[in-house]
Order: sequence, then C-alpha cells, then structure tokens
Amino acid sequence: MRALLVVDVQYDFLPGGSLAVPEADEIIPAVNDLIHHFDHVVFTQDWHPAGHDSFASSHEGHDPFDVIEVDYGDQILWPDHCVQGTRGAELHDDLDVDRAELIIRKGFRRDIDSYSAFFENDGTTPTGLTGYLRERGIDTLYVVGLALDFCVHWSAVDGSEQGFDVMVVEDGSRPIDTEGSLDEAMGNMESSGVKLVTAEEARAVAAV
Ligand code: VGL
Ligand code: ZN
Repeated sequence: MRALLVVDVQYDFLPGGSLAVPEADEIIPAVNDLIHHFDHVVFTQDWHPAGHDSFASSHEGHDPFDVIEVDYGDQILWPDHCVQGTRGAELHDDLDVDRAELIIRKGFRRDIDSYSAFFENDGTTPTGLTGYLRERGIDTLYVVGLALDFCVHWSAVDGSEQGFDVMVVEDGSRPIDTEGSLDEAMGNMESSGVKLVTAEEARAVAAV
C-alpha cells in the first residue's frame, strides 16, 4: 500500500518566507495533483518553539548558515523559521490539507533539530511515523516537498532504512543547496536505495 508524504510545504520555506527555498512555489500544483491521486496522504510540519537551538539568533556571534558542533554532530544554523503558531509555520493554503490522514510535527524539542519525518537529528528519537505506517500496512512512500536536500532527503533515507520502498518525486521538490548539500543529498539517497521519479510517474502509479 502506497502513501504520499508531503514534507514541510510551509510559508517560511516559500518565496517571501524567512528560509525561502528557491522556486518552491513552482511545486504547489504538482503536489496538489498528487495529493488528489493518492489514497493515503501524510504531511509533515516543521514546528519549532521560539528560540530553538537551530536558529542562528539563539547563538551570539553567529549568522544564518554558520555550522556549529552540537551533541549529535554538525548543526547548520538557520534563520528563525516555522515558529509554532506563526503564519510562516502554516502549511500552504493552496494545498488540500483536508486529505491528510496524519500531520507529523517535528523539531518541537528546543535542543534537537529534526529534518527527517522519522527521527530527530540525534538519529534515535523517533517521531512515531514508522509505527504508524507499519500499523496501517503502508510499505511504499512517495515523497514530495521542501527542502530536497534537507527534510525530504533525510525523510527518504530514514524511510528506506526503516524498510519502506521510497521514491522521491524530483519535480515535486526543490533544494536549498548550501555548501554542497544537494550533491551530498543525492549521493546519500542513491546509496540508501531511494529512487527518483517524476510527478507524472508517481501519478500514474497512484492511479493503479
Ligand atoms: C528544513 C532546514 C531547517 C526543511 C527544516 O524542511 O528542509 N530545513 N528546518
Ligand atoms: Zn527547521
């Protein structure tokens, strides 16, 4: 059984947002089309408390995109984004969120960032998504959303490692592409067995 995973399509990641992903608005029609074609749809929502440790503003003397060392390894410092309850944290109004069977919120612990829909960045704190999908009998995931080289990438890699068949819909996603992050993401996804498909291919499969 297949599900569509719609990752972090929130205003702060769209043009005009605080961590805008270039051309992110271009994916909205394709994402919505897939939302309407899949029988099962799960969303994720980046959901940080104000003053989150992943924000550059929480670290004196640091700027956005600086990298610092934390307990669980390197942490890129981001502009403040997706703060709980703000407009920037809302899922894009044009998305048919009514079709969501589950919305996973992540990054709500002040001291851990969470890119993946499955595990926080310490690599061990689960979000519960694996159990949810297994109990529902879902074994195949099509992943769209933002950003291709961060939350889409880590969700896809972790999903694959959790035993799901994972397809990333390349034209349903856009990267931030900072310091080689896109090349690294593409390499990691390939070596984890994640496949790349087009929205058209995903739509054809969903209709079967
Ligand atoms: C994301 C950076 C920080 C993402 C979330 O959704 O890809 N990137 N928080
Ligand atoms: Zn975030």
